[in-house]
Amino acid sequence: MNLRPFNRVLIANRGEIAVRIARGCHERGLEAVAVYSDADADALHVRIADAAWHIGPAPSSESYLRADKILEVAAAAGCDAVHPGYGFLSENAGFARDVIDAGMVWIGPPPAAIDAMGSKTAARRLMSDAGVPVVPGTTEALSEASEAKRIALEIGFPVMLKAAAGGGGKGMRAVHSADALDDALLAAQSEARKSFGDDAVYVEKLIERPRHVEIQILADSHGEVVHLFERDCSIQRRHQKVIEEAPSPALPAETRQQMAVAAVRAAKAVDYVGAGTCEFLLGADGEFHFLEMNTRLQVEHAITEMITGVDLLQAQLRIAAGEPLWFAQSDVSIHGHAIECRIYAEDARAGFRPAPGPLRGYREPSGPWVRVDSGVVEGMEVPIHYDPMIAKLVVWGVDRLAAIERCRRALRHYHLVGTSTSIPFFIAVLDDEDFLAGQYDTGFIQEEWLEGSLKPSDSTVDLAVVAAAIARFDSDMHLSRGAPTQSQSAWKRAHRWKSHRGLS
Ligand code: MV4
Repeated sequence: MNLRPFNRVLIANRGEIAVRIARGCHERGLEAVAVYSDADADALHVRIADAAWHIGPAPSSESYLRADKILEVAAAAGCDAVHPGYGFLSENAGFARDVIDAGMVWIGPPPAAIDAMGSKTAARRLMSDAGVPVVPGTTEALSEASEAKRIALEIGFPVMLKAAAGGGGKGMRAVHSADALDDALLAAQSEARKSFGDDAVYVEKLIERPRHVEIQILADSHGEVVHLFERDCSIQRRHQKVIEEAPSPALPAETRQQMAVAAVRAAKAVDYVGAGTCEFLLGADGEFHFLEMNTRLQVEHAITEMITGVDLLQAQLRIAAGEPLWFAQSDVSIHGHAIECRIYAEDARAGFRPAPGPLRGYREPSGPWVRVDSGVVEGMEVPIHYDPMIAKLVVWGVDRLAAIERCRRALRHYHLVGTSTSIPFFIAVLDDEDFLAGQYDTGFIQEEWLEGSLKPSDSTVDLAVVAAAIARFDSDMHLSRGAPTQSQSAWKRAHRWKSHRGLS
């Protein structure tokens, strides 16, 4: 790693994150160089950057994934650093090495740390040795079906078969009995081979109805590692996160502390440098298990910024320049509550079908504690070639209910003509009583939406449940130093919420 000050950053990405990176560069007096495909000639990231270089046709395999082309542009444009954003080449250790070998600063973790976390079995071994709780199971790939059966019987059904090279849910099979094991193993191996070119599969205990809770960490190149608390990303659809909140409504203070300690250990075990995230599964029994580490800045990083006041992009830039972290663990605490809605150009009522098209009318909500990170402008065509996420709506509130109320308001003030979006879906989620109570897990969308109960609610709401959730937040807030709280009791606020909604 050649960490040192730099002046001109190549942004190897598109959309809202490319805009976010350009803004962060400009705040530090750095120049930002954009790259773009045929489909992005009018995109916001191209307009906002100091220079923009065309890199190829619309398909990402011919543009944003062309490491060779991007390196060529970086050199030709006189860049001395590369920020990969998320997705595309961000967790490609080979690309990171090429950037470093070309004499530029890689604004990301050391390639060796990316590799260490890339193999799920190797990561499980490393984490287990470092005292980070992993899901019970094997740390070696299975060689044959009889071995799978022996181990499954040992840890007990149900189990989960996972691809060693995997992540993101591909090559994953839940198995509930020994009879189903052979078929599931063949299916998992075949899917793993197709997705990752590697059919190695291992076994874990199946954690039923888990929550997905992740800890943000920052590590500098001087050996300092801090955590910035958690995000709850349990509301997902087909392994795509949809809505995230920080802090988690399901995490007792003691578990939060243990999870944070585990995440810092995980980072230290791989000599991590930069911004990273440790994902955990939180079981219904309150136990948590390490799942994987994301070696990049994530989409949902902004909610952590909202509750901690730490600018994660600035942190990445400073760390990559070789600077030490400018604050200590004891300087950070959770202040209030933040929610992110990922605005997708899709039609929730038509099975969440992508709905690209021209943005004929577009106006973003604003106001205090409302942040919209987007990569689109009015009149732009939303390309079909990439992720359909067009913007992130991120709001902060002094407590969870205030954040929900602000989020609901901002969604209603989001004006978008020309394409369907997930906005009506979010409004329904924010009115869902299980969501309001903070009682949801990774099955939420499947159950609440696909089974039809997730509609703007006109039913009687269990005030006790809502009040208990609010009270839990308020008491957590008092534990964190200096956080202003609102004077109303949880019950009063729950009542206010209900009358606000005109519910019985
Ligand atoms: C699991 C699990 C239950 N038990 N592992 C899905 C994505 C991949 N990174 C890991 N995933 C899961 N692993 C065990 N042993 C349940 C999931 C899972 C999930 C995890 C996080 C967020 C959403 C999810 C949706 C379905 C399944």
